[in-house]
Amino acid sequence: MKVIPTRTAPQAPARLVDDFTPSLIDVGAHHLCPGCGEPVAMRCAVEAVAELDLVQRTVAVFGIGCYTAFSNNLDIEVLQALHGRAPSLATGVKRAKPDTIVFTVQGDGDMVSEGLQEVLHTAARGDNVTCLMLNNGVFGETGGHMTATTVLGQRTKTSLQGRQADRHGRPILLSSLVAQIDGAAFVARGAVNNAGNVARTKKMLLRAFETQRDGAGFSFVEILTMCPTGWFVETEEAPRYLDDNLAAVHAPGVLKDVAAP
Ligand SMILES: Cc1ncc(C[n+]2csc(CCOP(=O)(O)OP(=O)(O)O)c2C)c(N)n1
Ligand code: SF4
Ligand SMILES: [Mg+2]
Repeated sequence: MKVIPTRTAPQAPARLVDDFTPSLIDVGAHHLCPGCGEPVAMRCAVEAVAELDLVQRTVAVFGIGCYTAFSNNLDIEVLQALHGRAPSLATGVKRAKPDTIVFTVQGDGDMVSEGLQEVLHTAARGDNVTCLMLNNGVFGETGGHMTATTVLGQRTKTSLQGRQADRHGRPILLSSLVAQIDGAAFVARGAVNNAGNVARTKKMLLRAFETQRDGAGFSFVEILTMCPTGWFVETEEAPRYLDDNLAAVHAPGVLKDVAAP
């Protein structure tokens, strides 16, 4: 078997065999790290919007994190919120223009550490918007610090010996919390660390946008994403690290679907 060395530059440069960039990502290049899960999650989200034929009605509201780079790449309307405040901005857009499909894109740092009340109140009001949380268990953009979703034992820049319950508190399992709120109609947690999980996450996103389109209430999808840079692990180790650490605590699955056929 021919083994391709990956520690030195290839002799022949990479060649684009086919362009799989979805139509709504109009600038394919981005500066996120190799092996980052956030571009995969973004791709699933915009593909779901396109497949449901909602493009012309859709507005995305971005929080602040590495994913914010995609606000420049998408061929849909995008608003930028202050840290943690995207659900309120989404609520405002929806109430001003009820025919609009509105979704937020936030990280665990933005949504759970910096703006937790926002998503809880939006769910409690039953606002007919969709909130997405890209959960990598760290403040990725600012260097891999602990967030409110970091799992016990996880090594971060601010918990070098691993997160300890007595010193740092315990992780907040946000999907489980949101699912308990009556106004939440659809709640799911997906992951993008292997092909099966990507396919399941895409189905969750389709269901969330259908829930909003049909006026059934608040929808929420948490997506576990790889952050090899912030986790200080090799890029190829990140998918397994996600399974062994994040997904072992933040278990993927559909938690609630009140409008299920
Ligand atoms: C009010 C405010 N505080 C702090 C920051 C710095 N900051 C920018 S991105 C970020 C981390 C975001 O983490 P997360 O939402 O988890 O996204 P990730 O980078 O992990 O994708 C922080 C703290 C900021 N921009 N504004
Ligand atoms: S720091 Fe983490 S979340 Fe940010 S681009 Fe790199 S891998 Fe992705
Ligand atoms: Mg994060």
